Amino acid sequence: PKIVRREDYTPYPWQITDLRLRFEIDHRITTVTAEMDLAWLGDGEVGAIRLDGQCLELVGVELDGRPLRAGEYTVDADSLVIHEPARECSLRTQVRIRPQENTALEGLYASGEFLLTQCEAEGFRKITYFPDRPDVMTNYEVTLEADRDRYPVLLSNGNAVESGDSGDGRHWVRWCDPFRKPAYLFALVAGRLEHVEDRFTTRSGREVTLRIYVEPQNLDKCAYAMGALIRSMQWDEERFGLEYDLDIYNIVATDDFNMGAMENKSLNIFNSKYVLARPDTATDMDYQSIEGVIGHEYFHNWTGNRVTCRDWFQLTLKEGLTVFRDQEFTSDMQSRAVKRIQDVRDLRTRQFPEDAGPMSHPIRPDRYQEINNFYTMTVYQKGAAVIRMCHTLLGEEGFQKGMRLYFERHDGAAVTCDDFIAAMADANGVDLDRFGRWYSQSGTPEVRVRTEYRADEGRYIVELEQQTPPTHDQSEKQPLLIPFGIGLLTPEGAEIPLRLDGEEAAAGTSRLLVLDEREQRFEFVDVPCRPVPSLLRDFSAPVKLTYDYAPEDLEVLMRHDTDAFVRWEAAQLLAQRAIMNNRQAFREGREMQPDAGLERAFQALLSDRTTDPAQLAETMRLPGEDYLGDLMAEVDVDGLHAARNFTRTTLARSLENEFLRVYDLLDDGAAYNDSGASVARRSLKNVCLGYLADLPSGVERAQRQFRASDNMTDTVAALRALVHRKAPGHREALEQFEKRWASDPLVMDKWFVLQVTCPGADTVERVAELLDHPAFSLSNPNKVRSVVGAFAMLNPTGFHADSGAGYAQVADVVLQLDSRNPQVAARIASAFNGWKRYDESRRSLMRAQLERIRSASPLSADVGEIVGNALD
Ligand code: BAL
Ligand code: ZN
Repeated sequence: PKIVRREDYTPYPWQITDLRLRFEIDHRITTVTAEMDLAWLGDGEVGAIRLDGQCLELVGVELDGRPLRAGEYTVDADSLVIHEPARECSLRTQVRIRPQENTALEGLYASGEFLLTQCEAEGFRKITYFPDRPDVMTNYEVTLEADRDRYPVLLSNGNAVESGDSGDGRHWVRWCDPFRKPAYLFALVAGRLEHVEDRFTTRSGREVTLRIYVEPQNLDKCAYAMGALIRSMQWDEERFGLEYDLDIYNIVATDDFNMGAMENKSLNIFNSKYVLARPDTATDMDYQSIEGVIGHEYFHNWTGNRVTCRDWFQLTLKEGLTVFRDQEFTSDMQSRAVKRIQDVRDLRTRQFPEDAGPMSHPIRPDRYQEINNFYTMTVYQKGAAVIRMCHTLLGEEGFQKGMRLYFERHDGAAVTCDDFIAAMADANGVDLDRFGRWYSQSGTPEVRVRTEYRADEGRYIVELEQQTPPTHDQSEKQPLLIPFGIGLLTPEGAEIPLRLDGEEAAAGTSRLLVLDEREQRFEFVDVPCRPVPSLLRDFSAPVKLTYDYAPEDLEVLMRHDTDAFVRWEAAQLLAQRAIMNNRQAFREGREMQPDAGLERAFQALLSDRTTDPAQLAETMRLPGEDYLGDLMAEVDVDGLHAARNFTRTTLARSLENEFLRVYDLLDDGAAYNDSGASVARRSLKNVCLGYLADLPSGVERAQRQFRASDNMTDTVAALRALVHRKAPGHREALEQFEKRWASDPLVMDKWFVLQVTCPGADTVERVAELLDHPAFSLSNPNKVRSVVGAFAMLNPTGFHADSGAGYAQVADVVLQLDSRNPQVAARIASAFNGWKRYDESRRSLMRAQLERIRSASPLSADVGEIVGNALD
């Protein structure tokens, strides 16, 4: 297989000053004419023009107005090469493409009755011949011509500058984008769409028209997304000083999309999952995701579009930074504490395993076979964690100074991660060289903490030691620069003022230690009593922490710490220990035991009247089987499931009255309301329901909640409780839900997920049935993710059933999907990435499926890379 390497980067030797595109649009065959003006940039003799192109039917090529003959150009499956151009020239190509046959959803494709594009990373080459790389930026003028009835709406980037009638029932619209851009930000949309409209006036007085285009039946589900867009625009001005730069901002929602959304200049295209919401169709979590993704794509306008990536190895330059920005946006709009906890959980359960598996790569990878496989948790979420560390080290003001310098230096350019770090360092007069290692080193560092209290000296010694285990891609690891947040509490839970040895006086009760060697020692003085250490406050670095906390210390932290992450983590550790002890008992054939400390902790949580209910809800969610499995050398699928269930049920039994009291208090019969306080109350109520559903009192409440609910959050929580416990009435409830929502694809996705995540080996049979359900389609990525992705990634006892049936089912789908949509097939195939971490029997079953996939012919580069690495 062809491997692309970061070190091989060379600049493109041509400047493309202008690009004029003309689309004669039709579902079956669309004709694309591209005219570009080129100028040779190299010093020496003028070389050939090499353009990328795939799946294109070439109709003609003209150079400086003259049709080229065979021999004057070469065309193959990936490129068009013009052999002897002049130093300055004008090239015109014409191709035919077939959107309706495009099942990979890359390039120009059909979604229902309309046409749309997805170009990132390398989809533009499926539209026309062009240097499809992010460092080639040019001016776009785009003319769209189509049947007026079938395609009344014709959209592209920038401003609509002209339009007209072209006869025969056809019309045309010309779009001009005043900003130079790389091809991956190009977009077009054509079809019968309707829109909602609003306006935003920027700080400097620019009037921006905001539109969300959807299929007509979805017009009543756009209001929240529109509000989120306006909040994003406002927030970026206030927090980052960044304003929108055009008079129009369009969003289009489609049900058929490989990703979450796409930040095309002024024409964002969204998976409808991240736009459409009404209280009866979308959960509170959906609303939060919509706000986050709308923000994310909007924030890309500066971090991604105005300043873009030199090459795809630099993807985290825009993605890590933009995820950091959307995390901050959500934190400022909602609860910072809850958002932080959710992000940490996400990173630890999804990115840490990726970094310890066959796809391990630094946030700036060094090589790839298929770039689509590198839109990863590592590039995005760990990338954001690295930006967050930079922010933590420099502070808000220093970070914003760095951002200003970054834009001052690089606006309008395609740059590298090194350029970003240099701007941060230069703006603050600091050296970030060692910090830069986070960009080149993969793997999750482990930080071991040892402490010693010397009562006679009032001295508390904290020793930090870091080590990054070797990863699949890199055997040698260097020490990293790790910001390490810390506080000290008295056994009563009071914060101790902190003074490090050598400092004149105590300053504050929270400190940032900087660990940049393998091992470092920090000594706190004037410590009046043996303290309880509050470690890695705010999860200040993406590391695994090892510290032997006494159980009573965890209870103190959980109740009293001022740091939300540490409070949550303390409760998680208490639960983790209880579950792990019972797992051991289960394996050894001993009886599992309730954990008194955990019960005390939950009692305290259930009687807490001061903490935000949403934060309490997060704290009471038990660590997942996937996260716990990742802590083990060999994942014990059945032991973890049994022990976690036991822990949940025993907590429910011994604290039934407390859970019921909180549930009944929160289930106050009030009509749905979207305030933050109501969202928080619903989340705590439904966490309580999750515990109670193990008991008859809870089943009764779940049934009642399902009947009475006026919003999707409560409906799904109740239905999940019933279905996952196979409680009386669960089948009827599923049927009722299906009947009501059969025509709403996003709601049906929830119905699918609920069923395929039902624990147990027999769920694979349900998966097989659902693959035949009329609402399922292998052509729709959301459906594939909801049925097969959710089963493989979120149902350990189903996917890892000892028969191997789960593996076979998932592999079957990968093979069926590979020829249609390799990008999505590769995502599903990555469910096998952890195969080496299971017992012998499961290992050999998974390996057999991986080998079966690998031996398929043809096999896409996407899936080939994933299974190749896994088997390596
Ligand atoms: N650029 C791909 C989708 C996103 O990260 O916004
Ligand atoms: Zn992004």
